[in-house]
Amino acid sequence: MIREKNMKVINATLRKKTGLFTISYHNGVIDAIEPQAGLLILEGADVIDAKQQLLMSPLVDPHIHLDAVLTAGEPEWNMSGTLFEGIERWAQRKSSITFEDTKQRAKQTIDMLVAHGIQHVRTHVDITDPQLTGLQAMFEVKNEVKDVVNLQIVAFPQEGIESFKNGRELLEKALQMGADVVGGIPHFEYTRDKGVSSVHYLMDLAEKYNVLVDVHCDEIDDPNSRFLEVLADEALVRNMGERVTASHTTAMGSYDNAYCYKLFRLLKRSKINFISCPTESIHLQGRFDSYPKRRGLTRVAEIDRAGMNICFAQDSIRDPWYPVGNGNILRILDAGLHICHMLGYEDLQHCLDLISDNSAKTMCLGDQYGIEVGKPASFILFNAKNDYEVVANQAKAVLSVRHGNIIMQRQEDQVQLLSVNTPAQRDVATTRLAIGV
Ligand code: 17E
Ligand code: FE2
Repeated sequence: MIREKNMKVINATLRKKTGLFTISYHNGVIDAIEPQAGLLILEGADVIDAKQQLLMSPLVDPHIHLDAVLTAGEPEWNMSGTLFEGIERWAQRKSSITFEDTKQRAKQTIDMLVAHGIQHVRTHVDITDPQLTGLQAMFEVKNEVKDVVNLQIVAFPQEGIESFKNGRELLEKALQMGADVVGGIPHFEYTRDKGVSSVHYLMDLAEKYNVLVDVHCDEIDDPNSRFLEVLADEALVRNMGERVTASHTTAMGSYDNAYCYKLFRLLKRSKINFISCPTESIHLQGRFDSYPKRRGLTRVAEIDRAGMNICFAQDSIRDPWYPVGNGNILRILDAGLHICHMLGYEDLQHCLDLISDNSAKTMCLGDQYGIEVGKPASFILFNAKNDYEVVANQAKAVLSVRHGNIIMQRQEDQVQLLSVNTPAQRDVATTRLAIGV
């Protein structure tokens, strides 16, 4: 890892601002952000030339299951593609996980995330395991990767709080051991009453242990799965909304408009956050439909337009629920914008919010996040100039700096078009490719 003293990035484009900027930092903290009159030409070991490309806060993945990654097909593939078969296949694999195997897969995946400019990650870890092996492994991983990624750990009761033997005790134990966030899965509990009581119980634990809340909530196409209203009401009554997240809420894609209209009033007042995992949900949901076939996502655009906080996440990489994925959260953004009808002009102007600022708010990162004087010198550079270009060009993060240290550099693809005739034509064609046209 490269250590820094006084450093600056010149010729940087910043989101939602015009002109070019110089960002100076030392000892891992930003100490100046200055507008430039024009392009600067400077060289030296203490200078990074952004070449007019976009400099922004690191990307965030606020919802992934690092204990289950890279286990697809072990010991059997999820043949139906449903959430429920995924849970069964995972239960099979879970019986053979070890401390070392969990650590190795989680760390390998974190490398994939870091390679795509992610520096903040919230991982769920299944605690419906009497030995809590995955959780113990993840605590070690968190410590070992802390120079490259800030990892929040959710105690996630995959097989239920009320419907799994000693579910309540295991969840509390996980929090006593140091989990940062308490989770839940009310739509999977055996009865509606158990779903409701599981939400009350996990909210009690959140207050008792002063932890954040992130519930897998209504991840099903059943329009009668209505635990979101219970979670939002609990958050409102306890005045905890900004610390509470509802993940998935895919049933909302099946709610009727009259109910949703009423529900949105509560959701807004509660101030809770939302996470949608668009690639995961388009894959797992709609599985009991023939045609017409539901998309199985929550109402992302509507939640966003109502002024509530919503972000996107990967959820899985090559696990019993989802067989592909490579750590590139821009793939998720691209898919999400398509699936949610969010490729309109307005949405494209600020779509990176869905994988950066909004996600940071969900994770309650506060002063740890943002390009501002006094905040950590943690940022990424893209090979594009703005949100629209990042999506349109399928751009990638080419540099990632964390607390002043360069933790990732990517060489841009070199493509030559050999079908064109003269060297001059080749130059033109290659340049056009490089800028993505
Ligand atoms: N567990 C769950 O309940 N839902 C998911 N989408 C994943 C794990 C990935
Ligand atoms: Fe999940």
